[in-house]
Amino acid sequence: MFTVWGRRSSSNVQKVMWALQEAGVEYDRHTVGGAFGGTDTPDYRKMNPNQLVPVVKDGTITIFESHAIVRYISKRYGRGTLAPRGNRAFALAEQWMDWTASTFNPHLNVIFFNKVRNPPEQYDATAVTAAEKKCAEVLKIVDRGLGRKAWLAGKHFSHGDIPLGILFWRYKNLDIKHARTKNLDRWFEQLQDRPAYRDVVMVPIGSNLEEWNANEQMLK
Ligand SMILES: N[C@@H](CCC(=O)N[C@@H](CS)C(=O)NCC(=O)O)C(=O)O
Repeated sequence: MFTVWGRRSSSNVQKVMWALQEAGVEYDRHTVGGAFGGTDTPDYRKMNPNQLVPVVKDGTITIFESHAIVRYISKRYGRGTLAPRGNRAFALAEQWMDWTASTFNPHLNVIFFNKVRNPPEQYDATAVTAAEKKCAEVLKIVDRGLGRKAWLAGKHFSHGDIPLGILFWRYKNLDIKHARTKNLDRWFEQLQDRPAYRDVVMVPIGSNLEEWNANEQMLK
């Protein structure tokens, strides 16, 4: 049985759950991390010395790092569902996954932590305004990239859509000034037709720490 360790509120755990559901892989999940703890035991450290979520086990294979896990699921189980079809699609999927982590996520995180994850007294309005601008600027890049294709890797949905799909849900649910992103909005609508996206990703994130904590407990 494929086993996942991680709380549902975590974007990195969501990447793995979403990939598994798209590929039709059954899995068990243990709720650990955040308020649930459980990542500082010797057994957990053996699986993931970073003491972070997610970590997965598939038979004798143990993997941490959400993008590595998503790529593994895609390669092993995702033919016809998650795996990019052909070399160009493969390259684009990898490109947008890495771009999401290196170029969009750091700016989004500034907003997300200030607005939702940190106590209100730590709020840094200047940093949030600057990050809003940066998000708008970099989202234009991917918006242009989606101008002539349905999905990030081309004609078909692939694992390349997963990281941005999760972070874009968060972005759209934050109370900020959003960039105008016509192509991304169309792509986002397509995502919302996917049952696995609705089930795993379209969950409430809350608009402050108190709501976040309540949602974390509710989602488990
Ligand atoms: N690069 C790692 C980052 C993992 C990570 O930072 N996970 C966060 C949750 S999104 C975490 O474990 N936070 C502490 C916790 O939940 O206890 C990955 O992509 O898997």
